[in-house]
Amino acid sequence: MTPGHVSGTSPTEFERRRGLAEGAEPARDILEIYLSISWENEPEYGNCFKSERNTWLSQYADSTSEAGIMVLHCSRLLLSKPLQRPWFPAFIRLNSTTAQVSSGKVQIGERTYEADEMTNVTPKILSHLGRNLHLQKYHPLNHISQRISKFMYSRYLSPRGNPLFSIHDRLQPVVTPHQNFDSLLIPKDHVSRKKSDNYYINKDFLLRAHTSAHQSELISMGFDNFLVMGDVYRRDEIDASHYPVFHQVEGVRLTTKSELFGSHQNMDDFQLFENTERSETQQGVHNLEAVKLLEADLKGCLEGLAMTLFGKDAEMRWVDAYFPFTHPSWELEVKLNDDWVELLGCGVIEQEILVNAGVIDKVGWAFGLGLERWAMKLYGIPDIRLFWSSDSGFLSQFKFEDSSKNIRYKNVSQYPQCVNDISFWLPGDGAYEPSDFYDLVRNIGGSTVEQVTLIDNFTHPKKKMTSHCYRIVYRHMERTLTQEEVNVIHKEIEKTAAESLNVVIR
Ligand code: FA5
Ligand code: MG
Repeated sequence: MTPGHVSGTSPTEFERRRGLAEGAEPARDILEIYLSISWENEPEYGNCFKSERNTWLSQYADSTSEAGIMVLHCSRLLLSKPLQRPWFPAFIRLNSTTAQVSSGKVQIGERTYEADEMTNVTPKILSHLGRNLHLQKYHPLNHISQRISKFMYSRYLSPRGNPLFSIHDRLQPVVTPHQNFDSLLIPKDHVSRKKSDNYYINKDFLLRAHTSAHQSELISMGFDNFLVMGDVYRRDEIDASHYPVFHQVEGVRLTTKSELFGSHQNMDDFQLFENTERSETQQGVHNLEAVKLLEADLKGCLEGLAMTLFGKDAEMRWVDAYFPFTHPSWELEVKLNDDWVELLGCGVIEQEILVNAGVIDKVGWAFGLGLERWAMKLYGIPDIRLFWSSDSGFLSQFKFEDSSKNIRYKNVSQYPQCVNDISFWLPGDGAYEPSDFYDLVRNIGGSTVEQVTLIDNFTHPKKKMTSHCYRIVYRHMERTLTQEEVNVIHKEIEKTAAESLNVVIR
């Protein structure tokens, strides 16, 4: 995955690098080409390369930055017109299950890890690192995580009125087996450690399988109330509600005796700890009353959060659960299209974890929720894969500032988009109205047009002329549009705009 910048690579050169003789029929695997591009040049690249399916299937980047990575999936590259400038593949790889990490090493960021018999991360999985969907402005996962933070900030305040919870949303997903398992009392032979369930970098490191991996460390650093948000990795199935990379929010709250029991007159009547038998309802070291108060606070908090997001009428239920790191434990489920979907796991933190982290006078609770599941319920998003989409038909529906806004997601066509830009000088008489142009596009493009956005508005300082650039996203609801077909419509739009709106195409 080391970016090898190759300038001016031709498709033939490209195929040669893949070990294919010139003219040979390429294998039917999927090729992913990562082009390091600047957004300015995106339409140009988009028009110059076409895959077998004549389209860019996905592109992604932090839309706020100047440059990004565009991904082209194809099994054969064709050049549709001569390139104006050399292209720079940042890295190229075969997306097949046999893809291995190169020559016994795994490179993540600046760090190189020696592969060993435990290594099973694939380039495909590694490509999700650093995407940080939960931090991406306007992403539905970002909206939800902001709502969760806001809820927790307002629910738990210090006596002076300051929020108690701290938020840790940029912790590296590379963790040790100690963090992911041992610190959480997960037994050495527990199934959840298996290579078949996790992405190991080598025997000493893995991609965290849950945000609980950071619990013990943050507690020993002195944090009593915190949220951890981040990407987690599991060798899970892929279906509408499971994906090998998803996002979790972990919540931990530790309380002292006086915080838990409030300002009772006679504090000696209340205890956090007691030597009893471990049972279904409590750990051997806990006082039952303390456990019941923790349970009420924990469930009250999570029900409150769910009701704030989904409304008071959302159907929910608590189910008893088991986790090695909490006892007792529960899961919260919510009704989603007639099915019960698990939203989170939670429970009373095993006291041994707190003691190991140096905390002897507090008890606590923890929860871990899957952000995608919450977003699917909240916005009605039907498939977990959509979160990784860079398709503007998906993302533009979440482009609003106020994260507490409730919207329902409208399904967009599953067929790929074609994006073409149009730039023109406006007439000098000030008669031009963007809405006239939008109508014109609708008239000519009809239902092939999904979106038109003004992406640049510029006035030439000397010529005193104004230019507009619009991005037109074409997509058919029932079939794949070819670039040629779109070009014909686009040309017609240019021609008619020049004739009827008096603009000068640039
Ligand atoms: C855990 O990960 C525990 N660490 C949660 C926890 C934390 C329990 C603290 C107690 C105390 P679980 O594997 O059930 O538990 O995952 C938690 C949540 O993540 C699930 O409820 C679900 O919302 C989400 N989730 C799990 N697997 C997937 C997946 N493959 N795709 C999307 N979301 C998932
Ligand atoms: Mg679970």
